[in-house]
Amino acid sequence: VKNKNWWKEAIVYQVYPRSFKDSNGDGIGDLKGITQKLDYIKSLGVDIIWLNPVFESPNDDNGYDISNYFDIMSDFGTMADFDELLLEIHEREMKLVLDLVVNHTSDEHHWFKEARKSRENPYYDYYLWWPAERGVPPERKSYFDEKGNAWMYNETTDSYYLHYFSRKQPDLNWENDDMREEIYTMMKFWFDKGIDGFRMDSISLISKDNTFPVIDRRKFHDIFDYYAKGPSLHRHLHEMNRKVLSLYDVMSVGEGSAVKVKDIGNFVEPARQELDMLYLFEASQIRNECKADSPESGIEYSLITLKKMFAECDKAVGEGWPTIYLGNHDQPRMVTRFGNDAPEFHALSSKMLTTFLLTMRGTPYWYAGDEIGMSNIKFDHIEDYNDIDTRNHYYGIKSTGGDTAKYLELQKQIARDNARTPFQWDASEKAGFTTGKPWLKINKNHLSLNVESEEKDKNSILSYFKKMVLFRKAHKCLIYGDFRLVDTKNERVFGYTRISENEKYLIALNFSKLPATFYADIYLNNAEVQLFNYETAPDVKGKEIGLRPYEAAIWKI
Ligand code: TEU
Ligand code: CA
Repeated sequence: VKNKNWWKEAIVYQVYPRSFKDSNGDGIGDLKGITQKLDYIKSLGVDIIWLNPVFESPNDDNGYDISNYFDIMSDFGTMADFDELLLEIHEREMKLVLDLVVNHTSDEHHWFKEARKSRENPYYDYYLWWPAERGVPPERKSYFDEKGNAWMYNETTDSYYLHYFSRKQPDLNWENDDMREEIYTMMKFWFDKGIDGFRMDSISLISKDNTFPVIDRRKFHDIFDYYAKGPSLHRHLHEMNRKVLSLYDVMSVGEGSAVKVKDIGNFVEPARQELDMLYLFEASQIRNECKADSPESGIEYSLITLKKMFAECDKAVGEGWPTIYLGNHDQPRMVTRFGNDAPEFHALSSKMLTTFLLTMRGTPYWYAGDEIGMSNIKFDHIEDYNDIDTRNHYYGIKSTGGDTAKYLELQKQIARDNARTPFQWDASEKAGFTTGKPWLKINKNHLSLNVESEEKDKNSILSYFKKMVLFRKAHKCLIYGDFRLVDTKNERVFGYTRISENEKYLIALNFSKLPATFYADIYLNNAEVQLFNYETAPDVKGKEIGLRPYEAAIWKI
């Protein structure tokens, strides 16, 4: 069945359902709301819609804690609403990808409700336990828990269950054959309904060594690196591919939590028959951890390291296929993080980043709202946050007498809720998102950054995005052509060529708030500038290109 590579030429548009469009005034985005806005999504020129989890959930982690895989979260609507949405997406010749969350379930899933009753319960073995008679369980950390401990004591079974995420997200035992079969049946249920693929949450973490050895912290400085090294990980992914994915014309993209660049090929090399694509957290880590090459440039991270990382990922996929993204529901807004959201640079740097995402080799994963330039909301108070990640860490710091003010300041840059504020449809009080009280505050910049006004302005961030999408689609070279860095050592400019048999493009992007000079490896006298984000094209002298702050341009050579 699987013969097409439609997902290679596609642009994925990620919708966070809670924040996209509220159809009934309860302040929460929903499926009917998304259906109402499909013409907008279609107008962008994107091909695939990826929805964050829409399944029944008590929402401890906004849907990433599923209590029933076969039904829709009541906040979001009904199965009938889902069927309608899927139909309407297909009518518009787009595709739908859902989130598959199978590293863990909710503690309110009936499997876990049974499991925790007794050690003899058939579902006990669907989860991972440490019997209390063996003493204190070996160190395992949790991403979300305020105490940082991934073990939670359960009285009735006198044992601890493992939860890499919150206490309400117990990890599944992938060594249990029945459990795996139930997951595969569930996947088929959705594929048989006609969905076009899955984005697989935390998929790199599903395999554990169930003997729970003490982790050698000299080898795994960051304990989370150990989590992506489960002994049966690739066996499970291969089995899932053979038993489910290969039977349908669908795409799969894994979230590669803690996966290292050199290991990508092990997931996506076609010969291995595991996943089609995988995305890593490298870019966001570089942004958080690397000192700038030239701090005065306004780039707060090493652009050289970022460039190398993208080049390495491009190679590491081997015969597989890369993914390209700069933001999602777990990351702050891309313009704040990788560009500059100060008024004078907001639009320019948004457009520059758009140029980047849509001229790279690989499938771009576009996060809804970036096309209108949505930026971090930068909350001042912990009460404004909804996210369990931010709140639990805050209260953890508070309980140990840590510096909560410093923590809050940092969250303005990195907190996940920055990317989860309601979508900005228009300049009205509730931004056209809801008629009620929005579940999360709306960014005040919706007065100028919104769909309605940007659709009317041919120079808007939105208009530039649409133009770039058309440009990518019109030139296969931008999808399949070889990727090569140019002027690699340039601290301010990300430059590269895309080369196919009969086409060649040069792309130069100034990531800095200062002017920069880019050294192309070829004379550009006969090159034809194709697209740029200022009113005029950049200044070219022989092999040198002078770039204004956040200037972006594409040449055909
Ligand atoms: O994220 C997995 C993950 O590895 C987390 O570390 C993630 O980076 C987190 O946002 C840290 O702040 C996935 C989902 O994308 C995320 O939204 C979920 O909360 C998480 O799994 C649990 O399902
Ligand atoms: Ca609603």
